[in-house]
Amino acid sequence: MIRQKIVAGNWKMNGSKESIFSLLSGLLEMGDSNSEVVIAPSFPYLSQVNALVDGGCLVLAAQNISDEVKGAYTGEVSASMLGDFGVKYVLLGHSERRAIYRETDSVVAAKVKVALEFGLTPMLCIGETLEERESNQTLSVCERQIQVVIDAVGIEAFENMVVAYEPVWAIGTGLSASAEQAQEVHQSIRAFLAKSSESVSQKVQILYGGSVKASTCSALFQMPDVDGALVGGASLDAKEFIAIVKAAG
Ligand code: G2H
Repeated sequence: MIRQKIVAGNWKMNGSKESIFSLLSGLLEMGDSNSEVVIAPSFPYLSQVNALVDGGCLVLAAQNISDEVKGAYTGEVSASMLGDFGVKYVLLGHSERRAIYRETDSVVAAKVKVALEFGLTPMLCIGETLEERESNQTLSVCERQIQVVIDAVGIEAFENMVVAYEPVWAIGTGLSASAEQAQEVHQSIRAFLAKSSESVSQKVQILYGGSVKASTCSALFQMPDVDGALVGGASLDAKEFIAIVKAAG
């Protein structure tokens, strides 16, 4: 099955009005691409970015949502609010949320459920720590993180989701997984999904994330089960990010 590639830039907690204007000006020169190109700014900049990219070649993502729908949850942002800013995707289960903000598998699953209810497409991030990889737990960790979500929303919901495999040891460290290491895990993730539904497993786009750079991403994009990339640091540089988008084809 041919799956469209997605190249998503996770800007994390970076940027200012001025730097985002300049980054976007560079990105908007990119022109059309066969891949879907997604950018995920911090919440305060969604409105600015939405106005600048409206109708253009860039698709908007948020980096998080509340697992609650509305009400007295000071400091939280709901899934329904994001619809007002043209947001299509939301990153959920990113390892920084899991590790720093103590988001458990069940909190991630609850967020996925709310996102789907309000028409957002979750990008479900999963991946193992270095310790887990070294003790041969890579697949069991990824499978556990996925199974909790299957239990919460059902396998069919994965038709409206994207999975991002992000080994924690490769995030922001400059230590990217090799194309072969990524393919091995992506193939296993697809095989795991196929146990619940073969057709869904073939449709789900599985992105790789973790120190993706223009200089190394071509090999990654040639792997049959790698359907794109979730890019952090390198997405803050327009030229570098555009080079990654071009490499995806
Ligand atoms: C992983 C990735 C983007 P980086 O967090 O989600 O960041 O490319 O900086 O490792």
